[in-house]
Amino acid sequence: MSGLFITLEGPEGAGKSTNREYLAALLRERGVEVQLTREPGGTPLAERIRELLLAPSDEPMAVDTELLLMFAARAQHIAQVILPALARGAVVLCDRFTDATYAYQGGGRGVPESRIAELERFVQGDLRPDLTLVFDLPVEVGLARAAARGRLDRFEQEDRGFFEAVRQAYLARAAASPARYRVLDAAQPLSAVQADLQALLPQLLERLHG
Ligand code: Z5A
Repeated sequence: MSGLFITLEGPEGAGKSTNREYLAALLRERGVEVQLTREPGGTPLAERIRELLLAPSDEPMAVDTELLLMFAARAQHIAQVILPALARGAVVLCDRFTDATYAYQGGGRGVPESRIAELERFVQGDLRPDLTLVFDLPVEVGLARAAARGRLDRFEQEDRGFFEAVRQAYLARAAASPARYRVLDAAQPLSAVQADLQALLPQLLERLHG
């Protein structure tokens, strides 16, 4: 038996966490086992790596250090959480995954795509999401939502150009592989975003049981 691996992506403040909970509730109401998780993180060890990645620090983090820490956390997460959940037949709803590496380290920091692809093959083997939901919204709207929460983490302190590059990287990836991605308009009121998710539900259940 194998489950369904769904990732939620998008720039800052796009509503991934809020909508992940909503989608989980819809699936659970229909008797589906849902594994909620996130990256970087998802296991105690990977959450410790997350703290290193997000904490602002006087020592600048080298781009390759950041890249390798993302994949180190991912290796742990895949082994401990994602593969066991998929083997049980669960739907894994993961807040960010490797598309975030292509968007932030690739689009934002300028790491060549080929280097990310090499690490992706090494760490993930054949594992790729079955479906990726991209919550898209203008950078200033997302940054305003994130700022309303208070203290900014190491990524949130980047400038507007960085986040514009991140957004464009997500959109380019979605445009290149439309079968795997759904781009949702995350600037709409929450109720409208949730209606879009509800409309996706029949096809998710069909893929899970079909
Ligand atoms: N990162 C990376 O660089 N490389 C990688 O490979 C990976 C990650 C995996 C941590 O991610 C950081 O790691 C992230 C990228 C980097 N950069 N940063 N920062 P994270 O997912 O933990 O952090 P985040 O992107 O900052 O999440 P977030 O800001 O919490 O966004 P969100 O989960 O998408 O949004 P939310 O918490 O659901 O909603 C934010 C607020 O907006 C909240 O008050 C909601 O009530 C509100 N909201 C949500 N939707 C709406 C709508 N539709 N209308 C109005 N208000 C809304």
